[in-house]
Amino acid sequence: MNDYAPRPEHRFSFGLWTVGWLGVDPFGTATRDPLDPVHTVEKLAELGAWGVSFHDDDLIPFGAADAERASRVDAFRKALDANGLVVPMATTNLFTHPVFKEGALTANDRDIRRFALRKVLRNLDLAAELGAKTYVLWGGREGSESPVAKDIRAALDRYAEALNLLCGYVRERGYDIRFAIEPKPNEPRGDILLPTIGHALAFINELDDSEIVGLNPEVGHEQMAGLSVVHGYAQALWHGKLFHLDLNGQTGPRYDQDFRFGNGDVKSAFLLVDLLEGAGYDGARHFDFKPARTENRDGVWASAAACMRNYLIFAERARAFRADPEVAAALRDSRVDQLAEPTLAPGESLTALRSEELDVDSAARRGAGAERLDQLALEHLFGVR
Ligand code: GLT
Ligand code: MN
Ligand code: MN
Repeated sequence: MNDYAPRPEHRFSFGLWTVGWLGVDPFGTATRDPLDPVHTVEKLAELGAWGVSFHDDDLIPFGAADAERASRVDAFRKALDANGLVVPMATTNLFTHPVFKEGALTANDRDIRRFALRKVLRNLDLAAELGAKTYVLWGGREGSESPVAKDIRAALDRYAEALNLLCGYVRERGYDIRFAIEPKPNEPRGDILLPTIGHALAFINELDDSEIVGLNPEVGHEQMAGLSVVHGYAQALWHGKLFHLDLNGQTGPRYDQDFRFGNGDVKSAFLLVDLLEGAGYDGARHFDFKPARTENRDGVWASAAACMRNYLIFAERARAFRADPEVAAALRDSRVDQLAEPTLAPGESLTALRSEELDVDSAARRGAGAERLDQLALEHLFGVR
């Protein structure tokens, strides 16, 4: 019997800002007190997590003096060592301070762009020091409420310039770090640059050093854009660009709900885990969620534990689904295996193809068997098979 107990080998990680979210929203003030990062590390280790990620400002208050910075980093590092937690990913807060209200790496104001770049460089050094292998860039403020006030093509030039400079810096310093762009369609800006997985992939192809730039897709962000999470993540995998990911929950296109993983669109969550496990994804299973504002501390830790437990339940259900002989037969009936076969046989010519004939009436009468397969998937998810 599976106990669904998270362990470090499952590679579960959480951002300091997730369990540390105070519950502030546009209509209400904080419902919880701040968490000390040292305590967060202890609790996450106790719950069975493997890693913790952070923004510079989650660890070191914006503008802190050097001595305070050093003592906070030191305490964090000691807590990581004492509790056996790693830092798989780090990122920069380029969105909270009012200086970034019009953008950071793509702000119209050149001084602000230069400041933003310095902020990233500084935290990249810390990320490398703490052993992070992925550096996320979420451009929450890179965008506009009116495209009249933002030259989008120039903004993309500046975004690419920043990425090229950052890649050059990582290479020059010899850091073992890759960048992961996190797409999001809107919120906090009316429209954010690189709004979806597809936009970000196309952008990456235009960079000088696209090899070390990939994606950090977030479940809810694709759903905010009304897109299929499974299709999006599968395409990121196909491009070899799924460097990292943000798991959470969302119910359709509306504000960014950041539910705990499993709440929201359960079927997509299950099929995403099936995809990741089936593809042998070996990166962090990183949760970027906001414990509901209704909860106290106990509720925060309960929801963090539930994210990991739900992942393990989905993974176990996905294994059972894949091992079911009836599913194997249904997959064959759906000709899912045929799709892996090249359309033209090796050495076969187009002339040979053109001389072949298909009985289109009989082919058109074949059913796809997708409904039966989908129902089998649901029944495994429901736990009735
Ligand atoms: C912020 C955002 C997330 C990003 C984080 C990385 S911060 O909470 O909502 O989706 O992943 O900067
Ligand atoms: Mn989100
Ligand atoms: Mn995220």
